[in-house]
Amino acid sequence: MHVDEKSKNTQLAKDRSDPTGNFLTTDQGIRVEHTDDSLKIGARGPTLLEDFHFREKMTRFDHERIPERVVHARGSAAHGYFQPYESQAKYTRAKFLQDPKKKTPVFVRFSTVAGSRGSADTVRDVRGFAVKFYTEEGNFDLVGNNIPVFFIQDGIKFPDIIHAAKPEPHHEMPQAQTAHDSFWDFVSLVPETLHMIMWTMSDRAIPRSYRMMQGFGVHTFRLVDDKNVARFVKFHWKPLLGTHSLVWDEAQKLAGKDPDFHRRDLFEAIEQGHFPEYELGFQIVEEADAQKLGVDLLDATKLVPEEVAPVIPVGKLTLDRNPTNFFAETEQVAFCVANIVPGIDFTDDPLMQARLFSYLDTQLTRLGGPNFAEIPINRPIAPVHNHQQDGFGRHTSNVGRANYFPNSLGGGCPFLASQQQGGFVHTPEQVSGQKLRARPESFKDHYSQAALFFRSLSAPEQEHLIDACRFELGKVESKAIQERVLEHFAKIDALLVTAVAEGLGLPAPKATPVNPKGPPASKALSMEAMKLTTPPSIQSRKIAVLVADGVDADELMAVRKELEAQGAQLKIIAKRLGTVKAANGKDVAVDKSAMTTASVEYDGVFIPGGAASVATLKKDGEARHFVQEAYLHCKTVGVSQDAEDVLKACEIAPTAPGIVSGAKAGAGAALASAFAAALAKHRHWDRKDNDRVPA
Ligand code: HDE
Repeated sequence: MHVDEKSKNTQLAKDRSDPTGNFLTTDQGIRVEHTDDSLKIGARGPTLLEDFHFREKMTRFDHERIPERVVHARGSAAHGYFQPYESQAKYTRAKFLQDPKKKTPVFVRFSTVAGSRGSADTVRDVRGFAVKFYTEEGNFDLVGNNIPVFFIQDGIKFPDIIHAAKPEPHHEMPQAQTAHDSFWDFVSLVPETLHMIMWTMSDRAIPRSYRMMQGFGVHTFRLVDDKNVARFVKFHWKPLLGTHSLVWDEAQKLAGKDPDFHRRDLFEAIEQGHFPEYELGFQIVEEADAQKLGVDLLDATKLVPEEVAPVIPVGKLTLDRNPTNFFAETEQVAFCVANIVPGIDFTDDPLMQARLFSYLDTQLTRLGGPNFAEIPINRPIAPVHNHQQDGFGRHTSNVGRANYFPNSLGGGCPFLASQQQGGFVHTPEQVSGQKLRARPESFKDHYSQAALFFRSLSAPEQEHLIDACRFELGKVESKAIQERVLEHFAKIDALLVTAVAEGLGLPAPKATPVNPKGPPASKALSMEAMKLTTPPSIQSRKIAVLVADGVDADELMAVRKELEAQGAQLKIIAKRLGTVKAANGKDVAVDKSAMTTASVEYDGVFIPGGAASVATLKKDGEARHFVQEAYLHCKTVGVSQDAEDVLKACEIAPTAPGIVSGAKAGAGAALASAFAAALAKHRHWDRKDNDRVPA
């Protein structure tokens, strides 16, 4: 069957309802002539039960809400397509991975885990990265996260960790945070969580954008070729814009200033044609080599370092279309780890096996019965024929009387597919053993990869992680819990345990770190180290330009031209909306008033010259705060030569890292290029004095 990148959109189009040029009707298609008053006896009299339009309108409103997801309730999604670079036939027979010309439609939902549907985007949390591929062989869902490992090893503990992480049951606090006693109580008692804790306390848990974070399938899957040879695989997504984070102070402020920060960023980037792109990669391990790895591939709290098994680039995911309707698509989409196509298979990872049960099960409640695969966003493009029937909300009207297999009355249809005809054949596996509830010995080391992660980070990244632990544990009220966590940290790293203990005002237990078993450090774990291999780009980055009356508009235009040519977006910010009068007498349009925006919404700040504008800005507390806050968050700040006075008023040295001054860089395009080069570094962590600057 033919599937291209437009196939899903064409299918969805059949269910779209466009009111343009149409009459308002009831659900039964009856045209409505009045919808502002209910039907009454006299204008001040009683309302009539007969008012079918009122009753229908109110009933539908009363039933608009469905249960939110028990985890990953807050999310944002986009449509796009996946295209392999070349045939992957040597590893898998999955059809969507065979032809480099083939574009398979996808729907991707990003999410936080712990918060409610209305919680803020920038909280410290894991991010979901769930991809539904609508392939010609049926739907394949790769339901991953932005962190390559998980908190627990066996799915039976999932309700426990989620209960501990979510708001506490007696008072339903705190929202969307793990900085509370019950979460850390669980962590302190379950050391298998510690590797993932290192990741969630790192900057990975506060991404700059959904467009700038990695994705991981987490579990080990199998790829199966057409001769039924299976290999182990770990799936990776790498964002082409690089992997970048916020800083914690910024993330907290954003949660109030713009709780939709990531949702807005994704939506606006796609509307503006900055399509997010991610490269799919395979880490392949031959079954015969699995024992030599030093980690058990069935243990989802462990990763395979890229130095041990490199990530092979396989193809590219491009997100190029926003959903038409949030509820119909983003809210009703149902991902399921069990949705798999021939050529890909599961493993015995006990976390994965639990997920194979949980997703469809939870969706039966959330989506109101067993027919949710018929909701347009969930429907495969591949044809569906089987004997499943009835249930709430059934759409399909099955033809004929033979609703069982085998049958003769329906001519034996629908019939079975052999492997050659695309039938899914489970990979044969020899299994024997005793029936028991137990963990394998090979799952028992909980510290060495936590140490590998911590030691792979650059000094500023380690500092951020330590601060995050001081923050989270600092909010824990029980000293016993804090002490138990420190005992675990002592087994990870001496610097970690001493610095966190100091922050908590507790004695540090003696450090007895467990050394990593494989490489002592892995470059792929540090965002700073990765930056060295990602081509620098300022594509879609947001720059705040602070202006007042008297601004040098000619210079502003020259800088703007160059930065926009490199793909950045500039927003002109002034005290009030409307226009400011430039030094050359022209009006400059203002995009945002200082009152409605904040430095945390931008990647960098630029201050053009113009004596009167500079004189106003350096006296304006709001403008100074804007610049100082950006400095504190290690962002690039650029000033024209005659705007250096603003830096002085902000107590910022023009020679500090990431400060681009016209005095050195020149003017116009030269200044813009120097600013762009600094912005492409994302942040300047080497600013030693930034906490000296008030913000
Ligand atoms: Fe999930 N997870 N999970 N999870 N998960 C859900 O399914 C579950 C796990 C992930 O945007 C739920 O439809 C169990 C790992 C994402 O709609 C639920 C276990 C990973 C999403 C569920 C895990 C994930 C979910 C809630 C441990 C990364 C959001 C709503 C065995 C590989 C998908 C729903 C979306 C959602 C169960 C662990 C990723 C309850 C039992 C590991 C991205 O079924």
